[in-house]
Amino acid sequence: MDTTATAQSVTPELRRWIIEQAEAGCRPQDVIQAMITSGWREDIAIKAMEHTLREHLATLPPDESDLPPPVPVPEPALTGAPSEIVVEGHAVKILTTMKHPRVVVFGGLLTDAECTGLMKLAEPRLMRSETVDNATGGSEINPSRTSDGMFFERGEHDLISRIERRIGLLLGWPVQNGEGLQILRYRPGAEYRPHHDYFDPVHPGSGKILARGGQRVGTLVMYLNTPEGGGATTFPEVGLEVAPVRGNAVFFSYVRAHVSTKTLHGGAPVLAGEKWVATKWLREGEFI
Ligand code: PD2
Ligand code: ZN
Repeated sequence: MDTTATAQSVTPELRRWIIEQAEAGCRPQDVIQAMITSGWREDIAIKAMEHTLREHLATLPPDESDLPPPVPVPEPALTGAPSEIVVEGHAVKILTTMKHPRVVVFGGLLTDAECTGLMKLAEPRLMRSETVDNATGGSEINPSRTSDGMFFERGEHDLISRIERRIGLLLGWPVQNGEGLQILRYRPGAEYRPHHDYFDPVHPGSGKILARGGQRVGTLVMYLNTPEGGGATTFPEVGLEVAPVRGNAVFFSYVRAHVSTKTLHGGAPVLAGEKWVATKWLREGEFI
């Protein structure tokens, strides 16, 4: 029995009735029995009830008491909804903010010269990007991520230090808690399919990664150029798309390593030209 057929055979009235029974504390077997009495085949009734309740549960806000406790996360000083934040004389525009998921889009975080400087320093060191191998905590080539990339050491260059200091002040988060800046170049067709940036603690390889500064709690993706087409950073669970514009950046944070943060995000395929970004991932503690 495929779920499409099940979904189609559940009328809105039946859906409402199944949910009402569950909310009233009726036993599942009694609900199934009632469906059988009204002409349903038992196996189809079970599937239909499961499908209906699973779909309904996904629409409910998560019960915080079932989740791991929230941890402190980076957060720009946005009280009073300012239109810009000045960091060491550099004005950063606040273009868009969203509460859940916590997303902030910045304008003019990097200057044109800084964007060009990062691309120039990175280009000779670019290699095909990899993703975390969940089994070992190492990394592997993965078709879900088809960019080229490289990592700078923290403070490796004056330009890197200046940008890291600006990020630290903007987000109120210690520079030492940041991973080294990552540069990515996406060629036409390249993408980064939707994923979470935190490490799922259930994976065997996560222990090794978490030993270097704890969980990731925030991500800042800075756009180093404006692609000719495509390449938005997307948050598919909330229908948000951030257009890549040179110097702008998108920041998002996650108070726990859990899907309830709604921080599933991806880099949409580049349709024309190249897309270059610099990503700064922020950890709970000092990244070593
Ligand atoms: O390049 C992007 O838009 C993007 C999208 C999703 C980058 C990352 N994730 C990342 O570097 O984590
Ligand atoms: Zn990401």
